[in-house]
Amino acid sequence: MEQVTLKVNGMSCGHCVKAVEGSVGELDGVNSVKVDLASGTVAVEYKSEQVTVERIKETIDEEGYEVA
Ligand SMILES: [Cu+2]
Repeated sequence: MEQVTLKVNGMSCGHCVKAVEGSVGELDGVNSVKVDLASGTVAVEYKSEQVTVERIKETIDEEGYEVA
């Protein structure tokens, strides 16, 4: 299991948290995803054999948030 913390711009409320945690959480290979609004970060635990950081970033981008 790998761990990455991404800085994400544009998340401001509980809806954003649900959108990001929901979409990233649905990816195969993602074990857990936790948004921290105060710091504007998304912490993800994932299996690198199943999903890449690039794919996780794309998914956040598709939800309309910018990965810094
Ligand atoms: Cu929001």
